[in-house]
Amino acid sequence: MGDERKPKIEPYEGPAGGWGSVKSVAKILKREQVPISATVKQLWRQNKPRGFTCVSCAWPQPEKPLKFEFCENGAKASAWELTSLRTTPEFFAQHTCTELLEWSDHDLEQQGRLTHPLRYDRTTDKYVPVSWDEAFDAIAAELKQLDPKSVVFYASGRASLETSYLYALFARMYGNNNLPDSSNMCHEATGIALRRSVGAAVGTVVLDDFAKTDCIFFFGQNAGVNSPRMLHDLQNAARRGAAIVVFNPLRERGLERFTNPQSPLEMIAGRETPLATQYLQVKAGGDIAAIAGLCKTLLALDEAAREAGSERVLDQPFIAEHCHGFDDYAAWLRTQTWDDIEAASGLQRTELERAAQTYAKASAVIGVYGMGLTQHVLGESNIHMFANFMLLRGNVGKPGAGLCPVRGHSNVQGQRTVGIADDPALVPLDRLAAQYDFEPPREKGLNTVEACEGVLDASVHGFIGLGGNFLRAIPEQERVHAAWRKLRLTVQIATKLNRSHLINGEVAYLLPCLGRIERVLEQGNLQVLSTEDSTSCIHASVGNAEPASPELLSETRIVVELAKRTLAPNPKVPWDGWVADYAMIRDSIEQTYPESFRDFNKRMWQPGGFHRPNSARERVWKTATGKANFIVPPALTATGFDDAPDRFRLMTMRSNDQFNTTVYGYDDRFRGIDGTRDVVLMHNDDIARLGLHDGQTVKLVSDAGDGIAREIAGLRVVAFDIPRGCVGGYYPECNPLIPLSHHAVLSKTPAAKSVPVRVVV
Ligand SMILES: Nc1nc2c(c(=O)[nH]1)N[C@H]1C(S)=C(S)[C@@H](COP(=O)(O)OP(=O)(O)OC[C@H]3O[C@@H](n4cnc5c(=O)[nH]c(N)nc54)[C@H](O)[C@@H]3O)O[C@H]1N2
Ligand SMILES: Nc1nc2c(c(=O)[nH]1)N[C@H]1C(S)=C(S)[C@@H](COP(=O)(O)OP(=O)(O)OC[C@H]3O[C@@H](n4cnc5c(=O)[nH]c(N)nc54)[C@H](O)[C@@H]3O)O[C@H]1N2
Ligand SMILES: [Mo]
Repeated sequence: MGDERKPKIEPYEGPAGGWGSVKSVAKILKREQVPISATVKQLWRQNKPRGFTCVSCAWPQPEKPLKFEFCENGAKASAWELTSLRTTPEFFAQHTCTELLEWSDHDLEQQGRLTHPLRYDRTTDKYVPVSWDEAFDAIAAELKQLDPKSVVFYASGRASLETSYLYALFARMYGNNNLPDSSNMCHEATGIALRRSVGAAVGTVVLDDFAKTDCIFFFGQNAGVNSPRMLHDLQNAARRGAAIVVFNPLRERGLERFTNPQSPLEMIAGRETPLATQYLQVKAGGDIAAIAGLCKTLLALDEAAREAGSERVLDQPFIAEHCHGFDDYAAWLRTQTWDDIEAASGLQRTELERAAQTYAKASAVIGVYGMGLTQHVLGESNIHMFANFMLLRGNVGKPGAGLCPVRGHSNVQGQRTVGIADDPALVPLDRLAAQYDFEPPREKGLNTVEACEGVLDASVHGFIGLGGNFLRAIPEQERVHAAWRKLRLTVQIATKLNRSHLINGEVAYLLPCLGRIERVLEQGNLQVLSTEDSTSCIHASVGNAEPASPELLSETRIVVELAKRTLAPNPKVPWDGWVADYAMIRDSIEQTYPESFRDFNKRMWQPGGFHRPNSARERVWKTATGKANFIVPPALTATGFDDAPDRFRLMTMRSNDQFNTTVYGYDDRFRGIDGTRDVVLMHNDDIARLGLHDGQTVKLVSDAGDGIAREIAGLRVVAFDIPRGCVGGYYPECNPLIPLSHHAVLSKTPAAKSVPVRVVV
């Protein structure tokens, strides 16, 4: 794998953004053969009122957008969808699925947009074109034969609120809550942990808080790569003098300094804004200990202030009025020794004390986090600890402050809002029952890990994927892939060919759909879509690009056709009316969720969108105690396994040249790794200790101690600035090393940021 050039590995000296960003976008436009004029026309409309919502990340759209409200990676994602390359039936006539499985993730998607509905033919091992009618009827016939409890309805986080609402309704009317989604691998830990800590499943900040904050703490989120438009907000905050403190095992360039590629002045002058005011390279899995060190310091500072009779450091009135469990938490902190904290975090006491002092001085702090906290066995405890830290000074529910989990896919949060959930407690089933006159299933459905377990134990027989690349995104790939071929039915709704389409059940269909940038016409009328971003803000999205192929149907149409042909008719369920006019779907969403979607059809046009209410933001705590809870963690280390000689913690990483399993190219510019993804980043001392050398080829081997062999060969050792005992490798290439059982305890989020491995020659 890799491109034809020789891999080049050397430190990158530039800032995030800047000319490197412009060059990188130009390269991809050329390769995707998208005329510059067409792209510019679309990018002009990106993240604007009456424009479309970017298909890349979930960072909010400002009320007053920049001239071009997009970033390097948003531009790449758009070009990837607007590409003029096509994966046609002729392509499939030339290649068997077995042959295509040998291709890289990049090469598969690089073939371009899918153009025709396809049926998998087992005898020839090839996809053949079918008519839409034939495909819908055949899938419906299969679904009617299967036990509804044995079918899984997966969703990646991109489909609109309208499609997602109908998809979830389809699954429930069919008879299950088997609605796993990409967030099960992502921020599921957030939903569970924040509900216990502050009684809200999502973040509490809105964009405006970034303009008011005077300090931002970052844990395990890589804004420069994964939510680059956030760099504008960070740049503004930094210029106002806000402190930015980062906890990350790697020195991510996007958090260190930034040149705004949209500012001609900055570009020509080569002017950079330094971002992080302090950078702490915590060990992977060491955040509980790091935060314990911060909180212990705050307790000590508060004690000293009390003794000196000066202003207290902890927000005592807030804790007294709003919080539960403080005394137990403080008692626990007192029993934690600095030796243990330093060992488990990999950080010095003095560094942690300095960070805590910065926090103590700030009157409004935002706490940003991402996969570096969620994807661990104690992922929920990481988040509880971060919430504990924020509560100590009342940094939840006041202007310029709050918790900010940065979501992944552009509508992943919205999908949950409109019913994509395996946990029926999160869905207003009684309202659905009354609205549509049916008895919704009440038992919990399968999440992502449970769906894989069901495939392995043969209790799952059917799978429908609304977007995504399930088989490449999950852990334990070898075993799940082998069992997958025994499924009776697999259906994939997608824009581009990926690995999940090449491993098929007995009856398998690949259904190509329109993307969000494209015009959606139903019965000749232009349709509008909507999404919800990371700050619970909902807005309209209007695509107007020419569809990649005249054969493509909208995701909404595909879901409606499948539902209509599978389910018994129900006069309360107007599938045809809905698909003819998406405004009707929004009315139905409003009826099911009146608190969140009041005046949906009108308010979605507000510049910047409208906010769903968030109780924690109002300091109303919908927890079991009725207060915000301090929660004591069960351990100082989040990995869930013991350290052992030569056992490393593998963090699986995203490069600057990918969107999840979509690999745009092989240039991880900020980390200075160009031309290959087959690398393992290691500390020099570890390389020397194992008797290896930089550039040597090694294997990573699972060290989970469960007797299952898992390995990845052909990786090049790269000496890197990474904590000792930790190694870095790319996602999804390293996924076969992750045991299915290695997941966050409560949410089952796969623990992809600390996987036990050995490095062997
Ligand atoms: N361009 C682009 N944008 C994307 C995506 C993409 O792939 N490409 N993916 C989208 C999706 S679905 C998601 S969920 C988000 C993901 O965005 P992020 O949440 O930023 O996810 P990652 O890049 O996987 O990891 C984030 C950071 O965690 C650090 N880290 C690893 N282990 C630890 C740890 O134990 N502690 C701490 N403190 N840090 C740690 C890593 O070094 C990395 O910098 O981005 C979304 N946006
Ligand atoms: N080791 C490791 N594993 C991880 C992670 C990690 O950090 N490390 N991260 C996890 C996370 S956070 C996530 S969110 C998951 C991602 O898991 P998924 O969401 O399942 O995967 P994606 O790579 O985002 O899906 C890409 C595919 O989506 C399809 N697609 C793109 N746009 C559209 C569209 O508009 N409509 C439809 N129908 N299809 C479309 C294309 O065919 C493309 O190939 O992976 C998880 N897996
Ligand atoms: Mo994600």
